[in-house]
Amino acid sequence: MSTIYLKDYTPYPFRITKIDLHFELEETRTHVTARSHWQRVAAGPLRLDGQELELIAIRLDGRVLGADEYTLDAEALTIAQVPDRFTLEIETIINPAANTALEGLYVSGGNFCTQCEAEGFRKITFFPDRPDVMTVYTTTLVAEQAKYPVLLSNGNRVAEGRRDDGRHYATWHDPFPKPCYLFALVAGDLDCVADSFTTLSGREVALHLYVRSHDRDKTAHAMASLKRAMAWDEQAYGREYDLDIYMIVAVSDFNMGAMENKGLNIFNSRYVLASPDTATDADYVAIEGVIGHEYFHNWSGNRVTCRDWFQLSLKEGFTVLRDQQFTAAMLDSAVPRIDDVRLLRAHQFPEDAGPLAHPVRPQSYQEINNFYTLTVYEKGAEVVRMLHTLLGPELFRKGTDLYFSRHDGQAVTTDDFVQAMMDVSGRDLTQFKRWYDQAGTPHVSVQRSYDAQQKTYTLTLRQTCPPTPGQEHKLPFHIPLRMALLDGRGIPLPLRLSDEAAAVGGERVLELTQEEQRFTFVDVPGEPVPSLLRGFSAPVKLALELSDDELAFLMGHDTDSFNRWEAGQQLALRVLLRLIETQRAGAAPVLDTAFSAAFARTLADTALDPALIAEALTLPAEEYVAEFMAVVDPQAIHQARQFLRRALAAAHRPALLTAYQRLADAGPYQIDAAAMGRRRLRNVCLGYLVELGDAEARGLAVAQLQADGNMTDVQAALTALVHSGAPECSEALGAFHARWREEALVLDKWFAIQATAPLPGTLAQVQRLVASSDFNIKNPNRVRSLVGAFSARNPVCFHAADGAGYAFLADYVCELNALNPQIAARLLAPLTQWKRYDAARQALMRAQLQRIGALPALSRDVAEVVEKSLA
Ligand code: B3K
Ligand code: ZN
Repeated sequence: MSTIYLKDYTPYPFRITKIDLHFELEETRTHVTARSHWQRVAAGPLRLDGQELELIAIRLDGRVLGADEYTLDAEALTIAQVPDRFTLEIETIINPAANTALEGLYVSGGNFCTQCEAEGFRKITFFPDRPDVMTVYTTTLVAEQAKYPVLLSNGNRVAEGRRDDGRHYATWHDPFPKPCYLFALVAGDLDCVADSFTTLSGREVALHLYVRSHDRDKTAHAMASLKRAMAWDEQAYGREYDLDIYMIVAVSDFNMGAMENKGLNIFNSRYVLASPDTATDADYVAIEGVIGHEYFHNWSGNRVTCRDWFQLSLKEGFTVLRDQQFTAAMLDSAVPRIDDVRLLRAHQFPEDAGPLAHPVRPQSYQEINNFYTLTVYEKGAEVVRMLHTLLGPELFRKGTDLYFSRHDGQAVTTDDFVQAMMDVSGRDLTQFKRWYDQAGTPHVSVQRSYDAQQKTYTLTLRQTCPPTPGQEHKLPFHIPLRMALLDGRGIPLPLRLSDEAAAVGGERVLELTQEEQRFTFVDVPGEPVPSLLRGFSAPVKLALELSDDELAFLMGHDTDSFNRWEAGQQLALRVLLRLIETQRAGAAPVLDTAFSAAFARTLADTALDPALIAEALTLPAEEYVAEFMAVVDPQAIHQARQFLRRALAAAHRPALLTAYQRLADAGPYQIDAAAMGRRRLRNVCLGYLVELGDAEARGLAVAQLQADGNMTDVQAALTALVHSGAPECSEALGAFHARWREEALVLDKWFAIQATAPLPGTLAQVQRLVASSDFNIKNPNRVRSLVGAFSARNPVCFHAADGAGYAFLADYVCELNALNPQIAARLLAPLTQWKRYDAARQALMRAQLQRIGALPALSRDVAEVVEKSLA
């Protein structure tokens, strides 16, 4: 298996001034003609990437090349001798209908569409498929008019017409030079929902959303989200849209969430379509986030792109931060930040501690598709967020302005991004850049001491970072630690360090740059309670020994909403870990009274935002608890969490019931932050109540289900019944299926609810479901909702001691290895974590990895994951 290294980067020896692409679209035989204009900029042969292409002809300056004038293998076409300037015309034939990998040109639901990032363009034509080769595209699509009335590509439509053989054509021109990964085309029978947006400078932009006609009534939220994203990017980052038209197409077979192709985004339909009866509040928020994310890429990714794929986080980390800021601004709440951190800690931290750990800017890869990871995306966003924290909002904005203007139209590196931040701030961020190059989650431990006589308070911070593959020893990181010291009433004290003349506010950012560093605050009247790492100001594990009482105090008083939530989570975590110990010792578990009292106070706090109460009442995820066990015991974690949920429900039944009833929607259904927060809290209460299993509690869920209101409430009620194994669940599932069997996205929920039920019969049920006619292994959403949900979101069942869960996952990885390697490699992730489990599970997991590794035609995607996880 060949490995690509960052250190081997060399610029491409040619420049392409423009390319004309011509597609004669046929499902099984699409004829592609690519005519391009070339200039040499350095010595070397002309090497073009190409895979699974049937080569028809190559013409150089109009002359057909003979077979002895080029070499062709499974990966590339090489022409040894070319002049310094020339035109090249290449004709190829491809088979979109047979393309189950969904990379390149493929057919979804009878329509043609493309996915080129990272390296799909080489499955369309021979071309230097790398992001630093940018050119201007003119694309003509020709297809049967009756079947494919809509013909789209990047940029503006410059010509269209009919031919007399029942086919028609459209030509699109994109004036912005772009890398081929941003190329896109769509041909199909789609409805267009049109709107427009007037930019800050007064230009009118047409907004077109293309969906199946059946889905026309589910586009309003996506369109409104797009307009909000366009306005927000103007105001927050000074970024205006640049073409006259912005198009989004929804397709149902898609490997990821969406794709930011220039002027023609292609979306997984689950991030476009929403109506109150089919989509949950979480779906609404995710749609707005993804629409924003792809839109923001127009600047962070498209106008300024990546030099090579090692720089992926340049566009992804930054754009994730941008979408996080957008969501936080739209909802105006701390909840999105809490959700970001939950995701990071439950999934990115384990990735960063496992065999596939890699830096935000990796040094090498075998298959780039394996590097669209939580580390590159979410940790990458944390890294840019830390720059924001260190520089402050004004300088950060100056930095992004400089970055965009300096590099507009270029393909650059993460170093260029940080350089812009250095140039506007005059700060040396050399050490900070280690965040891009060193993998692993740093640990920061804190010692505190108060000197009552001197009135000084000292924090001693120590950082370490565990070894990761290929990186035994780490150098200290530059860690911004946002903090405050709270007095007995919870009010932040003025903060003055011993070497400072005056106090600097009640909150400040300490910069930890050494392995160990001491910060002494003076004039501290009494021993404070520290509130550290506010807003989760760095992606680290913080070890600070607070007493249960201090945690309870912060839970009720911290002025930082995030830390207030965090204190509750730490307390809950402690309680859960103690319960696990109790179980181990064979003793009967008991409900921790202090925690129970804190739970009651939070539930009764009517001054607090219901959304934050809901977050506070939600116990840490089983995956996060696992982070604190030397050997992960999924059964013990589940039992402890389940015990705690039931005990809390039993202890606070009346209060939960009162809250549930009080929060019932009085007025019409709304999708604003306040209404979503109320639904969230109400459904958290319902979840606790149904856990008790009594007829009255189950009756609430059944009634909520039968009221058949919005999908948030329906899904919550169905989940509560199914996950608690209530006797009503099979009837409820049947009714849901009957009602929604024609709505793929809703049916995905039906599958996922069953696949995530933490019950003994779940695997057998999942096996029945994969055998049913509703299952389709070629549809990634369906695979994720069943196989993915079971193996990544149901730890207690997936890790069943007999290894049946592992074998089940491996069966599907093997099957998907041939059909869709990207999805296969992604599904595999839970097995790669084998080292965290006991010896028996380790052996079972390894056996499945070995079985997959022994497949005869192993894809590069799967091979890399298996090889690295067994290393
Ligand atoms: N840039 C795409 C991801 C492409 C993944 C290719 N395997 C979506 C996004 O991050 O916006
Ligand atoms: Zn992205």
